[in-house]
Amino acid sequence: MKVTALAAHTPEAVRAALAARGWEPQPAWFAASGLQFLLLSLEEITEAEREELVRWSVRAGVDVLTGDGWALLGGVASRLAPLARPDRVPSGLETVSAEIARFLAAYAEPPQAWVIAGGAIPLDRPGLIGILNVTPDSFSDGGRFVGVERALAQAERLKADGCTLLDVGGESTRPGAAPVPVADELERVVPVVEAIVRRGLGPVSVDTRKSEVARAAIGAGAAVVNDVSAGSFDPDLLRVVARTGVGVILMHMRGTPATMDGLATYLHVATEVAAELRVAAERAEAAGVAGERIAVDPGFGFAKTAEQNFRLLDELAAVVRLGYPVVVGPSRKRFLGAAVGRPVEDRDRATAVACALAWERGARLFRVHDVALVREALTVASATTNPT
Ligand code: HH2
Repeated sequence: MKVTALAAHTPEAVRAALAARGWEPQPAWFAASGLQFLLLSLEEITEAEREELVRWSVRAGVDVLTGDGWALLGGVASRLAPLARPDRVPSGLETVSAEIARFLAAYAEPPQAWVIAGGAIPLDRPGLIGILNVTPDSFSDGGRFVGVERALAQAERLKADGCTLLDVGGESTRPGAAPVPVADELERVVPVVEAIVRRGLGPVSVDTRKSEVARAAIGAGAAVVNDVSAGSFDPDLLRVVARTGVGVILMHMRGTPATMDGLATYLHVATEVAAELRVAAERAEAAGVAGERIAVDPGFGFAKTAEQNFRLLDELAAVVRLGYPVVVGPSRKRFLGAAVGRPVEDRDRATAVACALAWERGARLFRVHDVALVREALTVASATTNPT
């Protein structure tokens, strides 16, 4: 007799074990996905739902921990699946069932591509978003790329390093940053977007919270709007995104860059960030933005302490399971500096490690300053999770 432990964090181990025993790829993959352990947190459930859930879980062989108004369910996907089926769900659990069905669909069929204006970005390999701040005061590169010529030269470099999307920003969002008047932001951003697109270095995203800037940048050829306020700063922004058919990144934060540091109060940061991003994505869809054009971002460094950023990085699955492509932007941020004791200009290695961990947990798009270094780290990370 021989007993060997298999890796449980990925279906790959079961798939490989079945393939070695002659199973065809498709059934082996289904069986392996069904054996994957999933953990769900249910909140705001009624007492009747809670009681029914406990009865169902005991029958189904699913573990359940509950308290007043909440339940944690843990079990392999194939045991949880009947709860998501309308014909199998016990009466009284219909609302719970619909929520679980949504979660299981995101697990079973994660998005394959992110649709942006004029094309789609595939998600089977890491997508690099190169940061191009045309601001005088950004926290790591303020003042370096102001003006069309310097911005273009940096865009050429980022493109040569392998970035998929160039993110042009004209307003720093570092903690305590002063807001920039619309006219100044337009003047900084629009000529740069136009020049990049004209030189064939696109696609370009515009990092802005303002609908006027988004509209003008899209007019100049931007294919994505990256909004750190997830549509809450300027309600017109989502309507502009919907009307023009560009992609959108909805990033999590609380308050504004001026107030966010005082709002880092969470009982469980990953579930709260995921829930708040879900509300933002629903608001975007209600404004007419197609789901396939939405990407979400946990907003590292925005209204989060160093410790909360690391918890969020570890528990990124809560955001990934919303079912939208996930962007992360840890590049050179304070929480990495706090961990490694390095100044802002020496945090690219720490950034690369954070991105590799985020890839492993399901992020697919990475907004970074040093595209070449992070791309190399992600090539290694993705080689372990994309067996060929
Ligand atoms: N971080 C910054 C700005 N925009 N967008 C997304 N989607 N995700 C992020 O994490 C994110 C972002 C802040 O970083 P940076 O642009 O380097 O600095 P500044 O805001 O000072 O210009």
